[in-house]
Amino acid sequence: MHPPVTLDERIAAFRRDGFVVLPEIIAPAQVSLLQEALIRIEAEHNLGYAKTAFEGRKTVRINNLLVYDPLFWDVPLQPEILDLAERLLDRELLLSSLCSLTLAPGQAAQPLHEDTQQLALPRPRPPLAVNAIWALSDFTQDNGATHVVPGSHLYDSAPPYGAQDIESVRATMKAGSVMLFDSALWHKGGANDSNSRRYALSCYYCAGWMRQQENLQLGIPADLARRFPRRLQELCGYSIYKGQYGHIDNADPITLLGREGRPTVWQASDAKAARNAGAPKA
Ligand SMILES: O=C(O)CCC(=O)C(=O)O
Repeated sequence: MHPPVTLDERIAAFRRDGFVVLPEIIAPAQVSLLQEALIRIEAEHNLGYAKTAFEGRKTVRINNLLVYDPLFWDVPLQPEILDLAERLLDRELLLSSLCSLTLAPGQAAQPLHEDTQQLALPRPRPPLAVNAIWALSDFTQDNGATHVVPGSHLYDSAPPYGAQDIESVRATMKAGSVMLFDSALWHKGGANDSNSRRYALSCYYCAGWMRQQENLQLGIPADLARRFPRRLQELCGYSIYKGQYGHIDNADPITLLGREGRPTVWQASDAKAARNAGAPKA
């Protein structure tokens, strides 16, 4: 079978398997720049390994990546990935978090989990969140390619956290490939038994009505957010979901960044009624 290529094929694969790989869609030059930026930021800010077993005691996770370098602004906006995420959630989705996942040699496999396991909601359910794992180096069996359990997003329970005896497949892929998966998919980062680091980004989108994993409105200084492209500002939460959720005293929060806001659902329905009242009778 050929790999899913069209948007519809990718959506179908995602809905069936809970994940889909977009092979080598990021240009090698962008991959190198992103990897170099991670190395530079880690050194400049003297960042070390994460402090918990889940995050990885031999893993460097740089959270809130948008504040470090405009290079990262293009990541959540990558058109093929954003299109797919918009089709799976909807056009008013949010960026939930953007962080790096740099697995150093010796990193053990992560505990098996799913990303919305904390939420007491029935399963199976429509996708609440979609994680896009960007491979910034080749993902191999040896260096920690993510384990996924195909179809498990449709199971009626979350995985037994950390279970070791559950069969999985490895998302091996070339640098520049991106794997999108449903947050409900059972998965875990692999062990890095190689001699080199596995570089990756996690660009995690969620439904527009859901609380974001990172608080991007408080975590990104407003003066910096003001410089983002409008779509990125909306993704970070400077937007109102369905014209209702997230307004500030009836205004779109994007007005705080000096942009024109969209109307609330209440303003829009009055405007529609006024248009209809003024329209000539048929
Ligand atoms: O590093 C990986 O391959 C997966 C990471 C992951 O699933 C997580 O941190 O939730």
